[in-house]
Amino acid sequence: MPKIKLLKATEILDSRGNPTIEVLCELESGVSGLASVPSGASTGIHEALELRDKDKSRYNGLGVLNAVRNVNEEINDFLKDKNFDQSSLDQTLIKLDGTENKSRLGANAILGVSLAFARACALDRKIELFEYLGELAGNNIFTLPLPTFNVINGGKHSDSGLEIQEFMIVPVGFQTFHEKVEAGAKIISCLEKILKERGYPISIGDEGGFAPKLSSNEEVFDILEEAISDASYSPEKVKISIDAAASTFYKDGLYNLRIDGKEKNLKNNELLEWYEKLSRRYSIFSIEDGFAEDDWDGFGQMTREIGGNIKIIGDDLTVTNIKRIKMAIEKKSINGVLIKLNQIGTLSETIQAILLTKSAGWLPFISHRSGETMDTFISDLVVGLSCQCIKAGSLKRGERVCKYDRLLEIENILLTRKKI
Ligand code: 2PG
Ligand code: MG
Repeated sequence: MPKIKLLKATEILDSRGNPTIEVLCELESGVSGLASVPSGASTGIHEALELRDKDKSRYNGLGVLNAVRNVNEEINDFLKDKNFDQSSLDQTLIKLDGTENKSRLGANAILGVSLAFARACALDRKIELFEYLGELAGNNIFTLPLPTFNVINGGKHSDSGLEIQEFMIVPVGFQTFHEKVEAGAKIISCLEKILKERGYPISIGDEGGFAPKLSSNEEVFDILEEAISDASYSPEKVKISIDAAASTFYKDGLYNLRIDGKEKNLKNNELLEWYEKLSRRYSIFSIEDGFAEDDWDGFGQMTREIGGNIKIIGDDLTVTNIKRIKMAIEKKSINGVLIKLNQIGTLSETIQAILLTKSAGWLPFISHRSGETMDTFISDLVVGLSCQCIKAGSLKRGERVCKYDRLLEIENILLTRKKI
């Protein structure tokens, strides 16, 4: 088991210009791994706690100097000169923190250490990170995922005024990852042309998708179908996914959003009717967070009604938390789970969440956050555990593209080894 020599954290900025943490983990062998932690905007209330300084004189209170200090002092002092494997490291971090939601040391501080250690271990062993992650999960069959490109940004990710947070294109009818990325790029350029021709600005939102002020959520579906067709693909070959992030438009038992351009306050069964209508009219691959984070009935009903054809994904509902995923399995609420490392705060717990999701026969869907860094850890995670889907935004911002680029690189590595 490798021995930790030094842990060193610094405050860097994420893609929104907000502070986040980067951690360097140096092993006794002299090898070191670096990792940084992303940050959400539509954050679920059940997520592990991201420690922010709340000192209004710096970065509007969003500084992470306390999390940095926790790594450099308490965590480093406790872990250095000791030997760990991934599981014992993560267990030690959880114990040292001592809280249910990692609020004492900060899930951002803990995750930074967990991921930097994983990178250092892979480098130390001279294996690819995805191979190291595969070993941790008992997997040695590596497959490339289906990418879902978030091409229209709404909700808390832009000022487009669209209540639905993410509209994604999903190239289901292609063989290789290279082909899927190429199809995505082609559709994005067709979409850009359509928006320009109709006089919409082609400015982009937090996840690299366009952020036009369209008249309704339904109009987005029409425009996406048009862009897919202009790129000469059929709706069977390229489907559409949404992340409604419905907690963001839920208040006092009602969902406040525009239906066909008109403002409505809907009960969960009325909102379900709208989703059903959409699913009859458009070629939909998945609906994520169609209901608010504790609306178990809404999710369950949707899974029963349309879950046979469509992937019903929990994100704020399940928050990569084993207890909540178990609840969802018992209640048969969904059939896919969004997986975000920083929702739970250690690599080992994330791997357990993926394995649990798979054991239910459900889809593990690996995800970035809306505030990202250039770290490509999730690309190795999705391949290392052979998960079926990834969402990492559109192809218009570097911190999104680098995730897809790493996947292209991994596909090349596997092809060279003739492993796929
Ligand atoms: C989501 C994520 C990522 P955020 O809701 O799925 O797209 O957004 O990181 O803002 O929570
Ligand atoms: Mg989501």
